[in-house]
Amino acid sequence: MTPENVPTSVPASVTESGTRVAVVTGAGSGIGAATARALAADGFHVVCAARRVERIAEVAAEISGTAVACDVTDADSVAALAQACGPVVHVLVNNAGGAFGNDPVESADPEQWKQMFDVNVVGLLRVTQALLPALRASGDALIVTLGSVAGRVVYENGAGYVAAKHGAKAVTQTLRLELCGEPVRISEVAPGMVHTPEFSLVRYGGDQSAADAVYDGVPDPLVAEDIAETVRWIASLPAHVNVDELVVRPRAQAANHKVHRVTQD
Ligand code: 8X3
Repeated sequence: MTPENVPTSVPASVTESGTRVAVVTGAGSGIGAATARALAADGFHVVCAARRVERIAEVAAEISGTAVACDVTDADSVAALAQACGPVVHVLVNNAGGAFGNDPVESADPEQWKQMFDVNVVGLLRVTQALLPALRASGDALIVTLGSVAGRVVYENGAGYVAAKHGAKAVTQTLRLELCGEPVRISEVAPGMVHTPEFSLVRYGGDQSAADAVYDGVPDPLVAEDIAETVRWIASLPAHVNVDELVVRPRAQAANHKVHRVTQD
């Protein structure tokens, strides 16, 4: 399969064969792309959803999946995603998210906070609402929220992102209560320091040296594949096993503020 001929909706043959379908938002790069690959390797037909069509087409081509252009901040776009996924979805990974800005509360930009809330919290709501009927229809579903250690502990200059990730955690925990008794597992994976090409670059508005400094001297920060493996593992567990939440950090990060760095002479 080449990026040019990847399907943009789940082929009927996939549904008819009973192949399990997984949907990953933000699948164009980083943790999302790695998770799409990991789930495909475990036998899922993966719907790669993200705004950047070329990126998801490349990932989907590589794993014989489906590529659906989707902006989780747009209700029509999310409705089109649900339509493209078809009647049955087994796994939803709500990975789309991000941090915008790195300012103290005193001077933070409210527009950036709205953007963060929209993508990290309301986006999670939109996609979950749209796909719940198909998830229920599977008879054995899993929803994974990609949260963050920022949803656990606050830190200076991060309040907007911290608030959004606390929000994502609250939505996830509430959903677990509301769906109790239904065949839907609800999990949150909360990564610490993961070195992906884009997360810090976006946070620092494209300032590559500021983004690089986050990981300076840190021996082996996590990589996207480490987090993808935890999602794959959760999805592989029997239907009665619900991993409520999993906090994953690199060995060099004992706590948000406690990071081991090797200094160069
Ligand atoms: C990313 C982890 O420490 O930058 O979600 O908040 S952190």
